[in-house]
Amino acid sequence: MTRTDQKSDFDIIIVGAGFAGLYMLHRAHEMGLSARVFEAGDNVGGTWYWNRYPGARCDAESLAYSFSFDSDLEQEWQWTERYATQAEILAYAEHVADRFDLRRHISFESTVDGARYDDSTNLWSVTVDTGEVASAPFLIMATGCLSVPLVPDIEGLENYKGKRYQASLWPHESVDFSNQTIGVIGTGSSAIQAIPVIAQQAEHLTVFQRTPNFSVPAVNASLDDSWVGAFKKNYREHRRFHKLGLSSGFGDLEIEARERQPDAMTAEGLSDAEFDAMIEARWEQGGAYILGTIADTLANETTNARFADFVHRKIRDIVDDPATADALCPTSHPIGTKRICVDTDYYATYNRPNVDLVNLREEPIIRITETGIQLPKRHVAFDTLVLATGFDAMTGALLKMNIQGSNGQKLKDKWAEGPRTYLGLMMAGFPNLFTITGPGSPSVLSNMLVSIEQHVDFIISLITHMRDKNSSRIETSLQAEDQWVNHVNDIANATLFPKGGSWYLGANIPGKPRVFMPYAAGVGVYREVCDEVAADNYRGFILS
Ligand code: N01
Repeated sequence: MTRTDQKSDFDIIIVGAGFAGLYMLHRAHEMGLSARVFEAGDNVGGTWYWNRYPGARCDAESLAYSFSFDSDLEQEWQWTERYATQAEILAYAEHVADRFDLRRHISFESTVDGARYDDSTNLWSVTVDTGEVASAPFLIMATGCLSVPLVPDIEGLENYKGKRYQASLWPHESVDFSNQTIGVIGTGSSAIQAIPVIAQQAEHLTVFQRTPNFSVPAVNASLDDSWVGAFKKNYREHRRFHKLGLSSGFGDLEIEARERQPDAMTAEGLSDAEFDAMIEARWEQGGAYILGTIADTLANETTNARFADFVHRKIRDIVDDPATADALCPTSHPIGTKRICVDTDYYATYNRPNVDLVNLREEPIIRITETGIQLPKRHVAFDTLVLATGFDAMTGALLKMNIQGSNGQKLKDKWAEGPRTYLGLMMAGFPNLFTITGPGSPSVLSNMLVSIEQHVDFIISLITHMRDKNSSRIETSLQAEDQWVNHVNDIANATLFPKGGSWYLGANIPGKPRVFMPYAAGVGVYREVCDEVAADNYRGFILS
């Protein structure tokens, strides 16, 4: 590989070797660019490398949550279940790295701690915790949206003497819970997957819940070979549908591939029986796509409340103890405004004699002790504490690094009031730096593989455009950024998302500015916007 810019070590530096970093690296090589990836872990896989907690699997269907850029890859790789396990997805990431000969361009166990842009040379200089310093004209952040674990600030945590695990930093060796008493803090997607599995092994499990979440059945199953064969015959059409036809980019694979999802019906005029029957059908099929059943669920409070009521009734049907069922019914946020969870036997797990739920709204944690958790009137002891307490989402990984753009401007100053980007791809004042699935793009509201491929392809086409124009510097203007941020806010404000109090808004991190970070108009609309921008001579991007 030859370097196009002899003043620098590489043409492109990529931070992170998850799916975004791997695909970026592959496309850079195809273009003849020299690229280096710096990755904190000792292997590829990103989120699927770190999140090894029991029960971890994807909540997007495996045939949709996979790369589409290479038809031999998609035809040859065999997924075994409707929702792939963490181990299977990690094996897929490793296969991609080997198949496209990517590993030798990745520096593992190398955490980027700073990056600085030099206006005089138009180069980024990146510092790594190994002591290495590397330079390149382009810096691509493939750092993931949920990659900085949140360790809760609970008094006494450091005094706990039992075994302690963080869901998102799970050890590589298997953890045996048999004959153990366990405490789990958190009831988000990670906990909701882990709790049923831990409960089957442990002597006793106590779940400490601050806010209940809505969860729907996964209805996971082994994939049938003949069904997969038929699906794969139409893979191109299915992929097109995921990219353009669905707002989230993933959904029910039984749906025939079409150009556009037909407009789902709104709830207006539907009787309660009709409304319930429609949602019941989706509940039985399983999966997060249930939220797409009624078109105005995320925009109309009445529809949303009817939907929430349906799930409350399901919870009360499944959970035997009425007080536990009550505590499990979410009432403080509209359904779907916090990421909906997808589970296998989550609610039924509370019928097990070895599982207890502590409702922290009624019994708040006073402190963590050496042996358990002190509540106002009782102490709950356990051998092992599992923290499934989430992440500093979307901005956490970027702000952890000391990033300095043009004229030494610091990203943490620029984003002091919340993230600001153009298209979720670039920040004004930070030339030649791109964020893959950054804030302001559909990112966490979408099938990440769909969004990653679209962003990487867009970045590659921008770099090609620069080459054609003989340009070495690209940036966005404050005006383009302001307009995009206003548009992202307008779209969010037309939905119920801002009422969710979720990590989408930064609400899980004390002191983090409350800004709705993802772009909520859907992957199809977003792709059309990006295509229009490209067709309009890359409107909003300035080449020099
Ligand atoms: O994290 P979360 P997660 N005291 O932030 C609680 C993706 N994901 O890792 O809501 C007590 O959702 C907190 O309580 P509250 C997916 O996008 C995908 O579970 O703040 N409790 C909450 O219950 C998901 O949305 C998959 O009141 C405390 C929990 O910890 C995202 O990752 C699987 C606390 C954190 O829930 C994050 O999910 C897993 C405290 N001090 C994750 N601090 C799949 O693809 C926090 N909590 C299936």
